[in-house]
Amino acid sequence: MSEPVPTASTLPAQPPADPAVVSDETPSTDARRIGPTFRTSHPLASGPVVQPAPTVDGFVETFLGELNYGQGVLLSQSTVNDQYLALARTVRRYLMADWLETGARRRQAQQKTVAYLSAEYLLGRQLGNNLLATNLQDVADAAMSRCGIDIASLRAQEVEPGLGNGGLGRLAACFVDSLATMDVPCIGYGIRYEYGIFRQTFEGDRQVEVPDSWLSLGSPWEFPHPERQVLVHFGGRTEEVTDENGRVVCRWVPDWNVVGMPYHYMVPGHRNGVVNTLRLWSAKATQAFDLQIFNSGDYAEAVRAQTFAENISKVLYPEDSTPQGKELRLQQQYFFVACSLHDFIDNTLPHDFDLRRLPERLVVQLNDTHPVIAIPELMRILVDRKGFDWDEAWDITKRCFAYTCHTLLPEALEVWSVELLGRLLPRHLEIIYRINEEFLEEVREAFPGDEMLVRRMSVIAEHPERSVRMAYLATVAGSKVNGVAELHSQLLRDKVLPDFSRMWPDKFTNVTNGITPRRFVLLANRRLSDLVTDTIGDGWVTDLDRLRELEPYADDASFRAAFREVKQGNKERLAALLRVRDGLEIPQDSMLDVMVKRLHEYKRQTLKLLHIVSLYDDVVSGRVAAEDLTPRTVVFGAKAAPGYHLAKEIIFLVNAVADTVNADPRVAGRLSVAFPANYNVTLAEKLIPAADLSEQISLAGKEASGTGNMKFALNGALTIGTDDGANVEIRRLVGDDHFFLFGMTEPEVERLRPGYTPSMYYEEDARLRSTIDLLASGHFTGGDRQAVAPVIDNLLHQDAFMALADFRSYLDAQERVEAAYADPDAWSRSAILNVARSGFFSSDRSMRDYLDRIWHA
Ligand code: 26V
Repeated sequence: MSEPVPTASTLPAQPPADPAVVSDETPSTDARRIGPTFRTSHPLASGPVVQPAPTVDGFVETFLGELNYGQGVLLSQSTVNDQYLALARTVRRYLMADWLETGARRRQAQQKTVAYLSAEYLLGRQLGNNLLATNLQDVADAAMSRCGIDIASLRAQEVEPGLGNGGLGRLAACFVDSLATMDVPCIGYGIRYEYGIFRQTFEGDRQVEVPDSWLSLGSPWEFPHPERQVLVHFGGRTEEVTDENGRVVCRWVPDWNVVGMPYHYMVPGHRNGVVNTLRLWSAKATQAFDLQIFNSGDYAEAVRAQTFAENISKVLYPEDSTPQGKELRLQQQYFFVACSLHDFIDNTLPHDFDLRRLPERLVVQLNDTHPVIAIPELMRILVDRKGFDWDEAWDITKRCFAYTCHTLLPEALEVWSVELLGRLLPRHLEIIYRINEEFLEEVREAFPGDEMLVRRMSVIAEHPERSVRMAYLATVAGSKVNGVAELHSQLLRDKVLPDFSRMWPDKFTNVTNGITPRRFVLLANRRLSDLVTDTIGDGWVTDLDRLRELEPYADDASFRAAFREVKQGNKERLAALLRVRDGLEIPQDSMLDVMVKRLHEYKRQTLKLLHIVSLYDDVVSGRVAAEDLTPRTVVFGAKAAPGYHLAKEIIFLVNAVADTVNADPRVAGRLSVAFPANYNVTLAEKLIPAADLSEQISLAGKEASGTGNMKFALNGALTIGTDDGANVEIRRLVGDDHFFLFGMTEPEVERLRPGYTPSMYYEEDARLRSTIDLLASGHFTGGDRQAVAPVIDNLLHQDAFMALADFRSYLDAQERVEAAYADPDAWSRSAILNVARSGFFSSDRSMRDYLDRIWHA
């Protein structure tokens, strides 16, 4: 006899509704709050209700069901947004059973889990990726066309969650994709910013930032979990109290709280039945907080308090190199870190878990210094809340953390003033002081009599103001410290943390970055993917080294022709997009030369600009006949931090040069410049597959790795680049003949640095002089010399990133590019070899390296 299906009245009683806030003071054994809320032997309760195998009919039915019952509209009345939301909810249904199963399997297996802590995740659009992961693309296409809907317009409707600034955030998104594809237990923790990276617009060629309200049209990919809310404390003071065992313990008496509300996002592996979780925290006011004020009768004050709390996750800081020591940023950091550790320790581990074994179950990877406050937070949890003695807690903590550094710029290394830290997190400051005290004792023992060394290595800096060096704290506490490309890791050891690497040589390691081939090849470049799969099968998608099997085809004329057709098709697709998106015209028969990345002086967009102006100058001055120029279209994409004035001047100048060059008949059909606004993941997916030439021209020793460089190489663009970041490894793998190297090496840069005089290059190089004179003349700014002065003056009198010193070498390399491009067969051969030899740059490989060298999971 089958059991009756439970109805509402036969269901076991649910636990009473509670404030749904798990606070620090809540005993961790309170298992009511998570896990199954009822137990029944009914078979329907033990596993997910499985979505029937996908058929076009089934998909149509689910889609219409979502439209009618989820959106509450008829197909005939529905908007594109209704249809997009219904389609997204349909796709997520097909992922749901795998998600529930993965979660259940993970709870059962109790394996070591990677908690990836990152303040940023630059995810890109979800619909396409999830259709790809579930292999539902064809079914969805057919189902939508049966409903009379153009699926492309629904894809275009999705606003990408831009919860990151650039490389660091996109890397985190690639890593969680790879971990799911490799079936590694991982929870990505971060912040659900209400406003992601600003939308860039241009007004009069200048950048104007518009808030990115990515949630406003609905967010079908997220699942709020109010039952897993966490209370986070701030401010107040500490006091010593005697506990029930007569021990003197420290107690934090905070003076305000906020609630962290988790939103879960699916992270599907590639067609492997695995769906991991990304858990992003949103800040809310506490009820208690509100109530108190409401009861006092001050309604307006209560609402203000709510705004205050919710400010914490309101907006992503759009700076990506110069930390400003903003209080709200520290609040954001502590907020998401406290929520995440609490979530793992109290809500994810079994409630009887013996925390002495924590390092067997948890490894916390710190994505740069932004989450480093997690170190004193774990110490506080263990010592103040769980009753561990200091030494044991420290031993556990050290084995749980590892730290990735993503920069070499001294100004990007985060420090927090002791005044601010002490005001916001008084207990954490005490803990940091004690960690530092004991660490410095260790230094004194290892290197007796060297007080200068002790001062240099101290986690607490004394000048210009007393502050905590977060990178040092991470290095002291982390079991491993890694850089993100070979050169970067070496410079990190030798230049950024030399004393630490002397003390603990084995702590330092390298993991070269990678990118997910699912999004950046399979999804972004369907044409190339089909060609590759037709040639060597589809194993490359999850084993990118297999692209090597393409090498012999570089010598096959028909393969090269097919490869060129792929590129051409991608260029046409890009041209069509830029026409409607930006009103830009891209000529079809020209070299597509692309520089897309954040705008920063060290990345040297100005060097690219000087190159464009010099080509233009050659023609307008009559030195070179227009017919002798290699037809070239330069595409820029770059956002500047809103407060980075020089970067914004550079954007203005690029736009001004583009306007002039594009309007000048003397170079028509030979040289054009396009600067589509608002470069983001969505645009990258269209731009990169169309590129012929990838610009990776940072000053050697400044770009930690770069990941755009990898995306271009894997999509068959050739790189013109300096010996910097992962360019070094790209060149080594693809071969010198298939990479255009130029510029000083890092040691050469350091040798030139003392007494560097940029104006000398101006004086001595006639071509550079003519280029700069033309720019400075106001030719590109309607005669306004003032408008170009900030950039020109900086180049001539400061040029901190030595664009002028590398100018000549860059131009020579560009001439080699032109010579190579003149031979289409040789060029495509090189491009194919770039694809075939870049499998190393899969983020799957990066993840294997983290697993082997750091996580041992
Ligand atoms: C710093 C700051 C400072 C405070 C304001 C917010 C903020 C946000 C991010 C950062 C760190 C920037 C570091 C970064 O994005 N590094 C990039 O990381 C990429 C992934 O490893 C790497 O490919 C790039 O070379 C590196 O610049």
